[in-house]
Amino acid sequence: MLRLTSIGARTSATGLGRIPPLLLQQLSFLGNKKPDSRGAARSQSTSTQTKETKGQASKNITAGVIAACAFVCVSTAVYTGHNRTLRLYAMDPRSAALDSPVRANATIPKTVGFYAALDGDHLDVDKLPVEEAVLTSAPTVPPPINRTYPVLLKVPLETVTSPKQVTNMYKYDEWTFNGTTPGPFIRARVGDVVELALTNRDKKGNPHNMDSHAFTGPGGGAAITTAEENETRIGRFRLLCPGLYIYHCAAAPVPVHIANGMFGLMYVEPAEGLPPVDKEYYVMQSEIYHEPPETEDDGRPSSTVEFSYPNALREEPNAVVFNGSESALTRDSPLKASVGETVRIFFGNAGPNLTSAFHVIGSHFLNVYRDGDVVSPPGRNVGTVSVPPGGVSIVDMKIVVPGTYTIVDHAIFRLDKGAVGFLNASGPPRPDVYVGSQPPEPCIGCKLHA
Ligand SMILES: [Cu+2]
Repeated sequence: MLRLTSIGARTSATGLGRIPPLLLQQLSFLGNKKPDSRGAARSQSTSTQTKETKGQASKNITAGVIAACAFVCVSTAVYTGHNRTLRLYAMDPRSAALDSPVRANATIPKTVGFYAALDGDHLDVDKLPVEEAVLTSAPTVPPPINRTYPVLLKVPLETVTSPKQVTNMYKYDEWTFNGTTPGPFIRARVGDVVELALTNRDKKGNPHNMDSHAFTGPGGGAAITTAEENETRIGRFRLLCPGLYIYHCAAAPVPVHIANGMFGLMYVEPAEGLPPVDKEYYVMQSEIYHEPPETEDDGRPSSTVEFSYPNALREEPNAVVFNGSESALTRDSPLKASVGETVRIFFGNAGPNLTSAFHVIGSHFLNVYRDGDVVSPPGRNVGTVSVPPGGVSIVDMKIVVPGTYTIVDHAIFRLDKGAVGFLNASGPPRPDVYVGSQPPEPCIGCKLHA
């Protein structure tokens, strides 16, 4: 197999690669539309010679065709064998299981089996043990789930509007779940049944609901949770797929409800959980679209701005922020860790329009559960991960060197729109890993290296 792979690699690398000399001769002949000059002279001398030449040419053509067919067949076999070798290597669970507890413990058949079990399985939800969900505001994440059985998980949410300082200059009246943007982090376990009780406390009269990408069924729950003002709607949703998912309001007009701040993350833990880490954080990116401030009676511009539909339609945000505001992860609440600790970030991108190039300057994502997929093997040692609107990613880092690590969307002009956060790491220096001849100097006016 190794020998085949080796030959195949050379063949594919050079196009035609190692072609036998005889075959090259035959291929060369096939490629010539005219015989060479000596052949041309002979072909014009006598008819007998012409016939002989034609006969020889016919033999050469036949031999060439046979040789070419043989070459194509052998090359195809070698190439197929080479590719198959690579695929088998990539799919061999032993190769990934060596350093991936997730790969070793969480397999695709288990997930599929859980889905298949639904065919004859009508769970009596009322007989499940009942738990109240632990709900946390960003950047805090509820503690890991240690139980090994499903529960009826009660999740009470209220929709309220809340004025907030979203940028260094302006306040904005956010539409929220439980008063925060992003909304609460909801942590459950695969197989749990979420009992969502959505109460609409929005005094402006807008209906609200929840579309959770973790729910299975039309609208992701939106149609049965739409609550009018002062109304409570209750829905039950069995969590069939482990993973990290975004939830958002999907009342019309949906883009406006999302742009105004109605989104959050729901983490459906796999039955075996993920490998434990020392710190877990909740970070969401979103865009803010607003009109210019109106002029107050005293002639000054208002400190509060209103939503701008035209800006949103043009996909030209005034601000791009983490956890709802420009200062959420800088002045107000930078993430913290110590040297030697492992840090996991549950990252979501609410959009509503832009894809995030999520990156933490000076660190690596040692594990990346791309798109919130906790079943497949994670990516390794990734620098930047792409997260679309409505998408998520789970990234793991290990803090080796103390200092400030800057969280950015690497579409880097967005740092001037607010897409900056900090992870402050304390602990002893590691000159064997990171050292300079002079002490570090922060650059003046730089938003990246605080
Ligand atoms: Cu809404």
